[in-house]
Amino acid sequence: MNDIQIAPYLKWFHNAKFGLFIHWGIYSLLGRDKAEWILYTEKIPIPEYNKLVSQFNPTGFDANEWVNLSKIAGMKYITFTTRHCDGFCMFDTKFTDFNSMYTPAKCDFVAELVKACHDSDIKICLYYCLWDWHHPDRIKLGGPRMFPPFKYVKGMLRELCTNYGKIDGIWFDVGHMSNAEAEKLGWNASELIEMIRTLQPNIIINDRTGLPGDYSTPEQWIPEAPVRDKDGELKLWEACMTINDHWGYHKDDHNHKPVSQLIHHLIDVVSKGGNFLLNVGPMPTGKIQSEFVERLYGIGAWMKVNGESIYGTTICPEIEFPYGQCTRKGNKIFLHILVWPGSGLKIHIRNEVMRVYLLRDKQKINFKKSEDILTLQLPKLILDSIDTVVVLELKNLKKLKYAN
Ligand code: JFZ
Repeated sequence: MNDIQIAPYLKWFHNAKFGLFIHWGIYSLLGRDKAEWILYTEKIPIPEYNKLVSQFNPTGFDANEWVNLSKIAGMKYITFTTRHCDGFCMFDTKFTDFNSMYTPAKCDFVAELVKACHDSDIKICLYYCLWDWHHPDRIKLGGPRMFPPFKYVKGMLRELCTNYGKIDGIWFDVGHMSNAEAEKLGWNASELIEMIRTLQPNIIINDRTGLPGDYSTPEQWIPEAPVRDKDGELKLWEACMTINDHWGYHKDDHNHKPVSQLIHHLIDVVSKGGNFLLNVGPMPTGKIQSEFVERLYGIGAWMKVNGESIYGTTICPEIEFPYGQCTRKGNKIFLHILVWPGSGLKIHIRNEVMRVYLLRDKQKINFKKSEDILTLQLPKLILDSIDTVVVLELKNLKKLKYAN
């Protein structure tokens, strides 16, 4: 069987499937090309960039509003940028004054968001960038690869894993380095991870410290097939993606993916055993722009009807299904029909099929089974232009093997 073997602390993540990535910082005030990378890409002088701190006063920020929006979208967790590569900390830290308590808002945004998540049963993962383009003692390894002192990073991660109650994940960014570089930096990723797991025993950690981590993180792309290790064992993974072309807020980036495309990405990712982390970059007011809100509502409407075919499912490679993708949960196989096959749909499957029905309204679908060929009698006209989900309820999962 193609069921992934995962440790108990990872089960919530594997079942959740869908999360909200939030990239927000003082760079949102500039709202232009490269967004969160702007300090580096525009080589802004540090004293110039520091002026943004006194301008950052997001009076429209409401953590509960963000959390409610994630729930409306059908998301189960939020990953928030506590500190991006510009080094600005969206939380109260004793390691630098370059933090949100020194803005007119005088707000620990991490504390606000963590509390809102705890109050709403939404898991919270904290993004932490291991590069730093601002720290006075940063070591420059070439290009954007600048690292602050290891003890600075370790101290902040201790704060993030100590001061806010339960934290469900740490999403490291850009920590990859050679052993020689690590030695030169006095860098020890294993030491960081050991401290984090001691402070937060059930936390999940991604693969961007340079060590394997609990899951891999394809960024802006979806693997062709389920992710497996060298022994062929299925591995956890999470594809992160933007709605337009920017992680941080860009007021003139109108290249927004339509709802249908975002839902197809979600189905594609989940059918291959992954999670989908969809990003928003809030405006400097703290509000999320309407184009993003509309899309999250649209995905949520689809998830309200079809969520059973996503949450808690696993892959189903035994079924060859050229009209879309398959997911499976227990003895139910969910056929996501993205290309309408016309009235008759044939599927190779050995197992005894008990029932076939439309997920959205449980409408019975007539079928015939002769040996390994299941023929479904579908309506001639497509039922759902985005994705019609048909459920095959099997008698059992024995021999769930593709006939040929
Ligand atoms: C990283 C960030 O740089 C980006 O801003 C965003 O947070 C994304 C989710 O993660 O993406 C990268 C990481 C490394 C490189 C480029 C983009 N790199 O090494 O050139």
